[in-house]
Amino acid sequence: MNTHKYTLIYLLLLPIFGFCQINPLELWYNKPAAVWEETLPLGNGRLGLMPDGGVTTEKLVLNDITLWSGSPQDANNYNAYISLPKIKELLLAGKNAEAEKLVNENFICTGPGSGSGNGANVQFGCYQVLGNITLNFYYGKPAKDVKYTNYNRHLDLQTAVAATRFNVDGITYTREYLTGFSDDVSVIKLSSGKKGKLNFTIQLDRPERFETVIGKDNSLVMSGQLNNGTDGKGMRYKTVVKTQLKDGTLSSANKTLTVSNATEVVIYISSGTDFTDKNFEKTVDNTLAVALSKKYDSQKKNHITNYQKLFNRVSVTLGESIKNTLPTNERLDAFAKNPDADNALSVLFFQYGRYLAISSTRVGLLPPNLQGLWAKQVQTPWNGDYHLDVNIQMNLWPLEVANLGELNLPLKDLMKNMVPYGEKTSKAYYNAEGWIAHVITNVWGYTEPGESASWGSAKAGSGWMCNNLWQHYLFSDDKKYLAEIYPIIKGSAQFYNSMLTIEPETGWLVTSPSVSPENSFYLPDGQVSHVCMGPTIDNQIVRELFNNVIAASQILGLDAGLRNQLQQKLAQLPPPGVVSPDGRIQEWLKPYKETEPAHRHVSHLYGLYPASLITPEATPQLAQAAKKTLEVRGDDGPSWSIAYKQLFWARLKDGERASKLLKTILRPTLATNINYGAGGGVYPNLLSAGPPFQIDGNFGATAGFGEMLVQSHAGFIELLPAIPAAWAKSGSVKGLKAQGGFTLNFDWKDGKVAKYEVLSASAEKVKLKVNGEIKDITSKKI
Ligand code: FUC
Repeated sequence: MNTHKYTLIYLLLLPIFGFCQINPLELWYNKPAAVWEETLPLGNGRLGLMPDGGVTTEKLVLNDITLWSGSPQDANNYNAYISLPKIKELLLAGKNAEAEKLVNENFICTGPGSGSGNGANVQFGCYQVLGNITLNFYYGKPAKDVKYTNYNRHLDLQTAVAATRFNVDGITYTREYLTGFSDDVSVIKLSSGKKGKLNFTIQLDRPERFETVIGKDNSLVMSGQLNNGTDGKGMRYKTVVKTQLKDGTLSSANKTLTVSNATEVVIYISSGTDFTDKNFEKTVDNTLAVALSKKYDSQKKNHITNYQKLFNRVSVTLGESIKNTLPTNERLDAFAKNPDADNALSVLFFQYGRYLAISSTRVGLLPPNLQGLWAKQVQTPWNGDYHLDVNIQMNLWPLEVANLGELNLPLKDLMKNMVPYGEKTSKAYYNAEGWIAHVITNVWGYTEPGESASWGSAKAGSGWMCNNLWQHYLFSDDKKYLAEIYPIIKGSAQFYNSMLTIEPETGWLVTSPSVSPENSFYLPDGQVSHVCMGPTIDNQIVRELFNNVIAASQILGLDAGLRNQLQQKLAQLPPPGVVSPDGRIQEWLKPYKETEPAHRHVSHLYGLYPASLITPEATPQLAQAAKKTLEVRGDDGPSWSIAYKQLFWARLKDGERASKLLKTILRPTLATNINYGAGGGVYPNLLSAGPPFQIDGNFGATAGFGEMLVQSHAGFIELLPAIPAAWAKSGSVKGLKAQGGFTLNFDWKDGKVAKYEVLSASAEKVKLKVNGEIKDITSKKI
């Protein structure tokens, strides 16, 4: 009903205010969120805020990216290496099931590891919700009798401000929410259209381990300490809520603040943990005092200016018609029926991915975790941790192409901290040099294998993260940064260099034991096994990493000895892909029959994306085999898996298929039960669903969208490498990035690039593929 009303108003106003478009970069709704998956995520890279826009009760979920239970630990089995020769021998003899038994006995972590994904109270710990703010409103009658009209709730991606607006008894109430990019606090501004009509209470709590008290000057102070998994005395946190009123009064009792007869109220939330700041309690108070000393309007202006420094670097249009006339949840339903009528939703989803990246991480802090920054539980799914067998990597994949490269730096910091732990793990399990991390990590430097061979003994984690570090170098060309990451990537290469083992049938150097992430296969005798030698992903990662370390050592003029060694080993590595008798890229060294042909992980195409070992130009046969691999895997899965397939098809230059996968992610869902199979999609708030909510689908699809418009991994920049017919008619790109530090502006008509500009810090020669032709051009100095 309301939808039609808004559409009608818009259509009526359009001739009068022809310039006044409904904001194309806005998520909007005509009712309050009924479930968390409908609430709107705000974040400033540290603090998160998710308001539900409730009329009589509004609940806002609070987050702090550093809030983790658990603590640093040593879960290495220092005797593991003793069983290594036996495990390798069994694998060489084809006795994988027996090898797997030994891995399960000796080659896992000591203790509970991740706690089977429920690690809140063990040392691994988990990322946790910070708390909830509850606002209970009084409109002069019982809540059940309150009727509201003209309801609108939205999130503006251009300003990083969300708002709620509605009428009760002829009075307009508005609320604005932001997580400050200028002052490091969360802010809620409430106004009533008539003097003195705001009456509500404020409460602050969390599900456990908290104490809320009334602080000085009628503030609410919540503090507590999480479980470290040993003596219970883990991370400490403190959150302070303070209000500023126009008109009316503020009182406090029973851990509750009461606002009476106000016209305007600004609520400030300042929060911190002792993760990196031992003086965090003082910092929380000081940050709050600074915020309180400023006017809301100038604060909001500074917030927008700072946010836009990142967000405004890129704009994209796909065709002329900008439609945002349906509430986002209804728009998703309409898109599912007729996706090609709404290209602008794909643009919105891409810009939302950029928004989510800017909101969930910042330079100097942590990378986005499995839920980015937004979590409503104490025990988050899979501990809300960093999974190293695709998830953390995917979270960072859009950053370079989408012109947010500096947001890659927190990964480097996380890895720097992991290295000393990973060196112990390398010694304990492999008696090897360098460092290794397996499948999961946390903010405490966890690098040990997981607690089960089926997934926990993958070798690719640390090597795969090195790809992300390297991408930032390729796109930034920043030698200082290269020198900083060099010890990390070198240490990772040293690990593989010293543990690779000869597979006698082929003579290839391979990892052993390992797994292809989370997948299993049938042995010739029908037994099922995960554990193997040299899964394809390991072979590709080792090849790529060795190449990168060789290049880095050359550029930096370091380690000639190691460089030579790696160069020699490169010649003994398996090729980037082995084609199976049925024409696919083999996932394992042998053409085993897989137990789950449509398994969600497609790790053996790592060489196609994010690496560039397989390209249609340089390795056409492998590219063909990759297509066959993807056909057999199918197009479904949790949303991260669908997004990965979107990326693969974009690299294979199949715009229609990439677009089909993007459309599949945009399937509306409200499912929240843990899913490993088909069924990914997005919630009404456009956050991606595994299910449950997992942000990698958003970030993967954002990277995929970029990869459909621009590619630069194969020795040249290509404009429009993989767009579907529905996007071909016309469009424009401003500000996407290519390797080498180039910025790209271009537009197209009827599938042909009509105008382009390649910009860089200094004029440089570069190869550009445009309208099917590779040209040598000189970039324009910015
Ligand atoms: C990997 C995936 C799962 C899930 C989890 C967080 O284990 O296989 O689907 O995404 O990470």
